[in-house]
Amino acid sequence: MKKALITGITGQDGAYLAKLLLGKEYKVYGLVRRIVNRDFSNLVYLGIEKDIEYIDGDLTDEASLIHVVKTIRPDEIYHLAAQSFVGTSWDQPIVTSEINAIGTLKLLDAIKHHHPSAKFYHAATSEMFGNSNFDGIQTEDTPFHPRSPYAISKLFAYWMTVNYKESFSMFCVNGILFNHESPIRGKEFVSRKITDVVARIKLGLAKDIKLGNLDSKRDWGFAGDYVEAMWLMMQEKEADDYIISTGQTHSVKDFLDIAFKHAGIDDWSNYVNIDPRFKRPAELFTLQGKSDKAQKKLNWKPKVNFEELVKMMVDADLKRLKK
Ligand code: NAP
Ligand code: G4F
Repeated sequence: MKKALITGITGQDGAYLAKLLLGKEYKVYGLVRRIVNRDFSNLVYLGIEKDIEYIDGDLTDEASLIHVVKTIRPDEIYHLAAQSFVGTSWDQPIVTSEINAIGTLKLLDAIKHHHPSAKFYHAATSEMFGNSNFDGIQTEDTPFHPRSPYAISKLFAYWMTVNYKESFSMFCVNGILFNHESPIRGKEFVSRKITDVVARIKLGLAKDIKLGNLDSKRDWGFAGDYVEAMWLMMQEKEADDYIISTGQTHSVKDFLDIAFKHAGIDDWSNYVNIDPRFKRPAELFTLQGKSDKAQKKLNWKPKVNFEELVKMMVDADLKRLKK
């Protein structure tokens, strides 16, 4: 039986990936940090919270990472843990860097010294591109120009992942994933913030929603599809980096339009207020990724389209709130 270690098991992707790996008969270990109220609700939502072996550790604590790697000796390590919210990264740039950049380096170094044959996946991001794009679409060759402390921390971790592969012949891959969402997406992200409030408005539990830049465009896909790509990358003979995206881009306004209409509310503009607090010091205007390399080499493609994704999320929030 193959052993997989997932950092970030309690997050959106950690939960979907754990479900996928359990279905493939892996023994799944999840790294969990010590916080007052541990939240396993994503794993509960997917019905797998009892099928995982949890192990204590924190990305900022090197000794705990060494202990985890030495004790489990996993075949595959999916490193998903991060301070993942771009907005917070301007308010907490140091903790963001300590977790995302230095934390990744600590984990890579623990693997190098204690279990170098493990395959390593790093959760890189389209945020690393910033606003640079050729012909309006980002590829693996598009230059990076990170525009937030989050993106900069991820770019450091991206290059460390490449460097450990090139320097120590370790199997290290970067998945450069564009935005992906689901019914268990954190409520601070714009997609889930919208679907949660749409459901509340529909049920008479809220009156309006405060948002920032409605003209931002993102390449939004479904998390369940994207974790499959992570696994496929780790099954390759040679470690390589891949963009994972749908190739389509939509604005926050498009998201609002579908979400409100799906709940039977025609004009979203009656419910949306612009609040400067939700605008970013430096914005990424449009993200749109070309995942041709992954489609060709990994035989991966997204199954859920944008409209289906938005409707799935609204339906899930309506169901949850009705309960
Ligand atoms: P998420 O829901 O925010 O989950 C983040 C996870 O990291 C949580 O399990 C959290 O644990 C854990 N974590 C945070 N700090 C930690 C620390 N110091 N030590 C150990 N664990 C820690 O994120 P996600 O959406 O699943 O994304 C997964 C990864 O992909 C992240 O690295 C993110 O930056 C990256 N990414 C995401 C997207 C996207 O659109 N979702 C796109 C590109 C890249 P707690 O429960 O203890 O907080
Ligand atoms: O949903 P968001 O917060 O996601 P963002 O910043 O694109 O980051 C997500 O995707 C990245 C991949 O590209 C990941 F690396 C990262 O970890 C995270 O998962 O914001 C999307 C867009 C932004 O342009 C933002 O300015 O929506 C805009 N927006 C407008 N009003 C808002 C709001 N975003 C949030 N969170 N809240 C608002 O009220």
